[in-house]
Amino acid sequence: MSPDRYDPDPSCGDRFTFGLWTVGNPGADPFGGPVRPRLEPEALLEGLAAAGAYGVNLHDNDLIPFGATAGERDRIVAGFRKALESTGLKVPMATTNLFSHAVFRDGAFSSSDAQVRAFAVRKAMAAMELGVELGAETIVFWGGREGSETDACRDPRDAIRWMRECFDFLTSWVQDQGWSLRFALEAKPNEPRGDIYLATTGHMLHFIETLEHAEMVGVNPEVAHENMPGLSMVHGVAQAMEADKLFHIDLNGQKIGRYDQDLRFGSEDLKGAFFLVRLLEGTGGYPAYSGPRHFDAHAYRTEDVAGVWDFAKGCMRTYKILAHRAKAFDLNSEVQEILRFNRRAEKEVGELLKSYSSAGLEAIQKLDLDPEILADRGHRYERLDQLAMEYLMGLHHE
Ligand code: GCO
Ligand code: MN
Ligand code: MN
Repeated sequence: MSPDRYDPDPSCGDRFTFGLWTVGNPGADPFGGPVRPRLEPEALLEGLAAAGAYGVNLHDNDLIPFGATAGERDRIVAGFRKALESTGLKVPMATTNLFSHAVFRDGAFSSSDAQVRAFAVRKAMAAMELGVELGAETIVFWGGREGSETDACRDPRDAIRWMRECFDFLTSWVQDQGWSLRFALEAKPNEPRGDIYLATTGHMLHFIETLEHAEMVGVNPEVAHENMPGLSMVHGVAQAMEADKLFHIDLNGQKIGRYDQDLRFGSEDLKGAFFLVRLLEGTGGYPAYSGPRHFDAHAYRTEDVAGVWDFAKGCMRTYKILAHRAKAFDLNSEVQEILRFNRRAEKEVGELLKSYSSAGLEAIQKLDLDPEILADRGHRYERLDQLAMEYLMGLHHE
């Protein structure tokens, strides 16, 4: 395929990132082992740079094996930094693996064993030191083991309180270091635990408001995690944006109701992906999301290494194509007309609802609001949605 304007190019402002664990995924699943060689981090960086990515994100143990000595760690980090320099890739986000080792089998920050919680906090601090060394500004927390199979094990209120204590401890520690890091908490309803605490972005947004340094903490919503239980990623992300809490994002594809598939972005629910990109790019109004567009997905198990790079390019191209289509959709005069048609009485009536006052109350009571008249017309969303679909299907190019 010859290059076109949908190919990613960081020198033109594209900021796409992938996890080391995503393009490095060797294709193992619960029913079978790896099908691809495990590429070294340096080889992954070269592949990502060639594919047009802006940066790479990592778990501590994607780079440094669990239990490595300080000397080993420093040697590995030095090699990785060299590869970053030669490829020009950035590391905007770092995260901590608080799920693979058996010590976390019953949770990390929510473990009933305070020693495990302390170990998890210590591991997270070391991962943040690594992140800072590599230039990361955002630290993602995905509590894969923070949950239960049987609620006989603990009162979930204890779990939530212990998680709060750990986050409060860590944000205070970050402030003590004088760093300006931000935390992005990632929700998931289940898998690997039967049920994971703080199951959705909405649960997370409330939890964050109970934290000591809530201003440092936002969310990292993931398409798959919102779609697994059939929720709307667009609504979750919009709520986060409205609260200035969208600190990071995990883009991928997912069929509703399945295990976490981590498919190539846009390869499922293309319409959901279109409205998500429209929201992130701000083509329908409001400023665009300013952070990197991160993909937390991996290639099909059918693929060899070449297929991994097809996968990575596909994620970025789909995003750019959708961004282009969304922009064109929002410039369409019929689209604008339908939106205007439905958005009525903003000034005269909307203003009265903005805040309560006795004068406002009186004015509201006096309004001539006849429900029969207000109900007496359709909203033209069939036409609006068909237009969205036609843009999505490639009609009306510009
Ligand atoms: C998953 C999660 C993870 C996290 C990652 C970053 O379902 O496995 O999405 O991939 O995003 O651990 O913290
Ligand atoms: Mn996931
Ligand atoms: Mn994720």
